[in-house]
Amino acid sequence: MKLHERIEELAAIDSAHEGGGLTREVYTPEYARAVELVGGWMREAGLEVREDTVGNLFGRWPGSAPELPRILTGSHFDTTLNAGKYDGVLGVLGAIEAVAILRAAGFAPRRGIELVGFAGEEPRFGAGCVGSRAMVGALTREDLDRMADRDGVTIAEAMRGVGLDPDRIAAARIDPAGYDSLIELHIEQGAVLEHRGIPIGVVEHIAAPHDLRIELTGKASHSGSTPMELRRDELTGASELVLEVERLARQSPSGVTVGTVGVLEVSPGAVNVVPGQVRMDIDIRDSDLEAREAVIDGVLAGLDAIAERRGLAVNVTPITRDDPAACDPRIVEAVRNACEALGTPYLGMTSGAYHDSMVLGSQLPIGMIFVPSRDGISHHPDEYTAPEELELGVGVLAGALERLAGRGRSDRASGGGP
Ligand code: HGY
Ligand code: MN
Ligand code: MN
Repeated sequence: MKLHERIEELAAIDSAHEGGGLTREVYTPEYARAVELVGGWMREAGLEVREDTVGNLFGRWPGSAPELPRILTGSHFDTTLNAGKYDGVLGVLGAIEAVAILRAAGFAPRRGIELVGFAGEEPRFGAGCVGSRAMVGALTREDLDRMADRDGVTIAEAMRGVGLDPDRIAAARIDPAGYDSLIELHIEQGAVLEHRGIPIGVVEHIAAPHDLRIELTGKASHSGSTPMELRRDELTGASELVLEVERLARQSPSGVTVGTVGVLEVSPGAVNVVPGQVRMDIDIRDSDLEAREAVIDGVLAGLDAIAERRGLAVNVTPITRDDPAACDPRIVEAVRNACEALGTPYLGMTSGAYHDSMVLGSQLPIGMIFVPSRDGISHHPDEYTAPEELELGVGVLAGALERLAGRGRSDRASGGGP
């Protein structure tokens, strides 16, 4: 199995962002090198490789019934900042491995199987899933000029930087009738499987984010000569809101809503100046839409009360607002059957992280397979899954693909197949 050495080889393609972990953001020279490398591995596996107009990478294994909708399987291989080496990568390299396993067993698919490396799953530009949103028509040409990263680089500018033409985004849209389903292998990024001692997660729901950018503007002033009662200090106002996000998430009706303030920028950022402006990005997630929106409403009401009391000006900009996704019973059943055929225990679960499957789930039946993350760590250099757990996940994916694609005619003629 070439999976482990390839994970290491891909992990070496890193933009060495300060902080010590692995960073390979979409539409960077490093990411372009990764596309070349993964495309070569897809070709080695005998797949027909192409890249669409927004940088999604595809590798097709034609089926014996080309008129039937294909099975899509894959994930992403861009990373967030200071990340680990398994998030997304397992779903792409594991799918290549699963194809090799099936071919070696003499299996030939009836439905075609199409591998995909989705571009931009991580939120470099605020919202994630850039490539999959383009595939379902949920990203406009205007969005590519509007959405920008922490340095102000827009998606369109970043795309041009790696030779892609943002004006051709519409060509990336898929015809959902051409696909039977999407199945994605991924690390859990949480500690439930490890805690329960169960090696495979069968995902039933995917929680979705509602993210906001909040700018609080008051009055920067001298930290020494401005009496406390005359201040309009943004950071103290923002700090109250950060704690309000935590309180509301903890008290959410669903009991599983999560709330995070992952970005907090203070300006001008001098020790002797009372902050004049704060920018904070808030991420609220749940698979229960009503509970999530109740928390969002509470956060916005809290923001108004704090701004009123402290005399602060407020600007709220939506970043993303996605719908939670339910996995399709037929795909879930194929994964469960693959687990039972391998004799491995499995656990039905909800994904707290979002994935491209969440986006494609608006148009296709989806399913996901999880393998454990040690100590639940992800989006961090210490992200780790043991080799045997990775291999078991690939085996379950191969079994699910075999069930979903069905056996091709040539396979019956040869009498081959596992
Ligand atoms: O943020 C997420 O859930 C995903 O890992 N990008
Ligand atoms: Mn991630
Ligand atoms: Mn991921």
